[in-house]
Amino acid sequence: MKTHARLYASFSTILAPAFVGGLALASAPAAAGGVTAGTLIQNTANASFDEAGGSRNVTSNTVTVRVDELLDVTVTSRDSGPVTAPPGNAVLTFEVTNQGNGPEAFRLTANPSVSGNNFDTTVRGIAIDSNNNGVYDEGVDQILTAPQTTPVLDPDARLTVFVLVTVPQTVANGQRSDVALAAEAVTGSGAPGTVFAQAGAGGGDAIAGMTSALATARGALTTAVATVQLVKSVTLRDPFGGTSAVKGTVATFTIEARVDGSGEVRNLTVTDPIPTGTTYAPGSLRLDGNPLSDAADADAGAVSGGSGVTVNLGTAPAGARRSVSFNVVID
Ligand SMILES: [Ca+2]
Ligand SMILES: [Ca+2]
Ligand SMILES: [Ca+2]
Repeated sequence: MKTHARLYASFSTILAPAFVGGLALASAPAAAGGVTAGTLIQNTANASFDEAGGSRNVTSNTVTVRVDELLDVTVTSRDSGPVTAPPGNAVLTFEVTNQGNGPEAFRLTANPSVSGNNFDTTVRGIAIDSNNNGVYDEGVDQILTAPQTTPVLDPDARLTVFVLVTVPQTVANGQRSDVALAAEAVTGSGAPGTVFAQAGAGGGDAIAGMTSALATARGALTTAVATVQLVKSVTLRDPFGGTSAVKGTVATFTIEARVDGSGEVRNLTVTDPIPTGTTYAPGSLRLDGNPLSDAADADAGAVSGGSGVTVNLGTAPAGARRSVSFNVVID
């Protein structure tokens, strides 16, 4: 038993310096991809023993291992769901994370032609979040030039990336389109374990990790398209209390503007010429039953002999129903 105890003691004496070597290693920052690439792991064994006349100490040679660089990357969509977008420009938000253990830049590719799309967007560019606020700021956030490549990211560093797309004018309401963003390590990608000799940080090898150093994520958008329909009707009141169309009959025209779909329309303007053979009845212009002055002034409506009735409804959301009416008298 005593022999065993001494044996254990000897082991711990031998292992202790090796563990000290391990502590030196632990001071190097450990990323998701492990110990930082280029770190030198050194190990020297030590033995002590008693000899006649005193204790002695011997050390082994030192073994040095340089940590290779693992290339790993992930891409995620940062949108909470499909982005609702009218025709025109839209932005999809992604995050690229360096999951490797060395500094690495990543080449970005946005593919708008994803299988299953109702329509495809046009990619206008890829931008990085230069002011780091999580949202795209036109003129502030840098639009990458080809080949679109991120700055060098430290291990574990994340970068917000924006894919700028254009939704074509021809889309219908509620259609969906996905855009795929791929990020590939500039050093290279390949099956896990693929070696790029001496291409790693600190002069070691770079090795494709479990992500193959290539990752893709999809962002989605759905279209919000508002449509406008005008429905016009007329009622007649003749001088005899009937509904015939004779000289002196008052014709009341009503134009209903119906906004459907989703989203909104802006600067919605309804115009209607005064029909030939009639004369506008001054002061008869109404919007949703409320009078508007004939003059071109602060209210939404105006009437002139040349251009007839004009009513500017401004921005109208989907579901809006606005009614414009006016009277004319048959000449
Ligand atoms: Ca690298
Ligand atoms: Ca920004
Ligand atoms: Ca007016």
